[in-house]
Amino acid sequence: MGNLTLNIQGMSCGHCVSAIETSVGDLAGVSRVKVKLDDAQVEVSFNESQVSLDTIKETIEDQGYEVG
Ligand SMILES: [Cu+2]
Repeated sequence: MGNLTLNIQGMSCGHCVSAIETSVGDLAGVSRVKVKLDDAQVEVSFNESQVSLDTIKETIEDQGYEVG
C-alpha cells in the first residue's frame, strides 16, 4: 500500500475538493483520498499493484488541476 501527498495547483473551493476526491476515489485500487484545500495538497492511499501514480496524477490533471 502506498501513501503519498501530492501538491496540487488550481484548487480554490469545495467544488475542486469534491471533483478530485470523487474522481480519484473512483479509481480501482485507491482506498483513501483526502484533499487539504488550505495546504493545496491531496493525500492518497493506494495499492500499487492496482493503480499507478501516473494514473492518479493524470486523473487529477484531467479534472483541470496541476500536479507537482
Ligand atoms: Cu473549486
